Amino acid sequence: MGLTGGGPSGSPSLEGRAFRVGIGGPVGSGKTALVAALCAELKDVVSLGVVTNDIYTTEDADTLRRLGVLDAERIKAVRTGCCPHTAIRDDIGANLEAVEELDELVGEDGLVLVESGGDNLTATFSYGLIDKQIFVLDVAGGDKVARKGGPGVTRSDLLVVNKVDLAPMVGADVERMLSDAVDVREGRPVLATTVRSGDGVEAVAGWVMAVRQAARC
Ligand SMILES: Nc1nc2c(ncn2[C@@H]2O[C@H](COP(=O)(O)OP(=O)(O)O)[C@@H](O)[C@H]2O)c(=O)[nH]1
Ligand SMILES: [Mg+2]
Repeated sequence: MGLTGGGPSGSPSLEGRAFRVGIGGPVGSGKTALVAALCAELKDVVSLGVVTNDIYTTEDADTLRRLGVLDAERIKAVRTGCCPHTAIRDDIGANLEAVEELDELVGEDGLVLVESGGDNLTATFSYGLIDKQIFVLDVAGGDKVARKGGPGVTRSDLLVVNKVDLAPMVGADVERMLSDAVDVREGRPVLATTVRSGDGVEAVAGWVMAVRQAARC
């Protein structure tokens, strides 16, 4: 598949393949939990596949298979063996192979979620791999994190601020965190979630379906 023409954000043409959404963010922010929740929310609406990235293991794919969020063959693990951002931004071959294999199963009207390995605030996906990207921060990392910026926080297509339930435990000011995020993102969307209880997941799923629909028009 060529890397030019047609897709949103300069991604490859959508013809003959599923829409792809990357999910990145620091270790433990809730990426796998969000992937599981999105699968539960969307699996009756759209044909789904998932690619996970871990450095040394297939832990996240194993977790998703154990939870039974999708049929096991719809969940593929990439073992990066290197920094997570390398495999999603600089040397995307293994991930491209995984998403292209899933296209066969998921179909061209489908949706593939690609979870990055947990990384730092500089990690973003190549638009040669995905069409839109979500960056997940969590409140437990401190309300300063949104202010600290970095390309995932400022330029991802959607910023999710997760674990709102933990704010009182860690003394984080969620309202401040959200308004800092809105400021640094110059109008790009921000959603607050507590994936653990399902709060906000419907809004994230709605965003995913809306950007997929817009890209297909
Ligand atoms: N309290 C709370 N815990 C959460 C929430 N979302 C995820 N977690 C927990 O945070 C931990 C890390 O989540 P995980 O999805 O594995 O993070 P990842 O490393 O970004 O994929 C797990 O123990 C999750 O159960 C949330 O909204 N609230
Ligand atoms: Mg994970």
